[in-house]
Amino acid sequence: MNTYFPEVPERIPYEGAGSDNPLSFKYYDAQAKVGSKTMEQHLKFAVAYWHTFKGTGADPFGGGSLTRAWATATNPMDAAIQTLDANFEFISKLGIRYWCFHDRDIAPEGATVAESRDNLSVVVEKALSYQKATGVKLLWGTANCFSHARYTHGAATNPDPLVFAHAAAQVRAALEATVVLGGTGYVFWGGREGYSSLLNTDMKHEREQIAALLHMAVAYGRSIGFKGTFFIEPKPREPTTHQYDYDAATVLGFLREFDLLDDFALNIEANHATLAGHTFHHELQVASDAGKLGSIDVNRGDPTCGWDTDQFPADLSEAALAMMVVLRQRGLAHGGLNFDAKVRRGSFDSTDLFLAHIGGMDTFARGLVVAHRLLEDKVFAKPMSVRYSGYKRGMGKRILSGAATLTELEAYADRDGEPERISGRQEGLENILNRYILES
Ligand code: XUL
Ligand code: CO
Repeated sequence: MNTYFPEVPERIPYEGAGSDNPLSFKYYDAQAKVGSKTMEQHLKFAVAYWHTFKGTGADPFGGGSLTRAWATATNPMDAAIQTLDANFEFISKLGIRYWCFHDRDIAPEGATVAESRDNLSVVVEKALSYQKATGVKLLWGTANCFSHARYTHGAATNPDPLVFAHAAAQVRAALEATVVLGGTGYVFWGGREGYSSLLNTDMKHEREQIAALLHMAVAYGRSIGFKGTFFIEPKPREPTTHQYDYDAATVLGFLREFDLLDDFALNIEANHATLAGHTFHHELQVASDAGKLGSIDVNRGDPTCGWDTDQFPADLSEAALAMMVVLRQRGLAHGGLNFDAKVRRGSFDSTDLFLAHIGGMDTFARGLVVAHRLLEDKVFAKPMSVRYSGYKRGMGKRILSGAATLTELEAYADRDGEPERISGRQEGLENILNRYILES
């Protein structure tokens, strides 16, 4: 496997922070221990097939700009296999263990539902043999129910049940592919499951429709032996003006309302968090607090523009805060860290794909080490526990246990008078965070 990236060695080595070799890891040392686990065990990185192998660099102002040696064949199935070859060569050289795909990334849509299924099966067979040969695993699969014109008004939320049926057929086949390839997750990202105008949209009806599809997916997935977790990936807008899966809190409410909590968890994406007006850290914490942080799409947005730029992660502080949430909940059982990120239009050499992933992996390796130290030293846990200590005893305890009444609390406030004002020390804590980032 040395066809598409001949300029890259068989395996990207770990050379440490002193190395000048751009094609080496400076911080990601797969076998190095952080606490009781290796970096590789903590950081289940995955390559996102769609951006890395199908991305062209096109934007609203111009077509493709990326120079790629694969997918040169004119027959779409031959081109699909070339692309799969490139995926496994890339993953093996990088030393990543997982990959993620949409059905339509790996196999072309056919003229009929049956033809599409057959195309997918052929590629999945080939992918399975690659997985066996390389030890690479599938993190999660998903169905692209948003690109085709039939999904213009939504897939499961479409007013036409025949469109719903097409989406159902795709989900069924993508679930089967995920099971064959041993994926531990199956993602629903509701591209086009939203609306642009309430003048023609029955929001209540559409939310019931998507819940129906999710129940069918659970029933079918479990019936064919899928033991992993179903994930929903929140995003507030783009492509529709208002996506139903707006953010983590909205999705948790939806799962509760439609009795889907047992089988689902959340796949939190950094750039989707920022589009929703939240920080990445906030969305991870909301999901984790509910016991539902299942997987993460690691990337970042551009703070100066309001769309999903899907850049590679490079912010150490964000990575450290994210890894603190992950470590506190003792990892991502069925999930991992999927690089749902694309190189910039100007980064058109295929080597740039390696540089981008190396940077993302080093960023999270460093974030992991910093997070681990912060937790070991109880840097934030100690002041936090003091901050809420009033609720561990006396009236605070009565409030949380549900025993206290408004009347009793009025008497308490009246008797004890004005509370002492205590600084939140935010800037001081930020200084400590920076010190750990610089010194870990
Ligand atoms: C779109 C997005 C998707 C999902 C999978 O913004 O993030 O690629 O991750 O469908
Ligand atoms: Co994503």
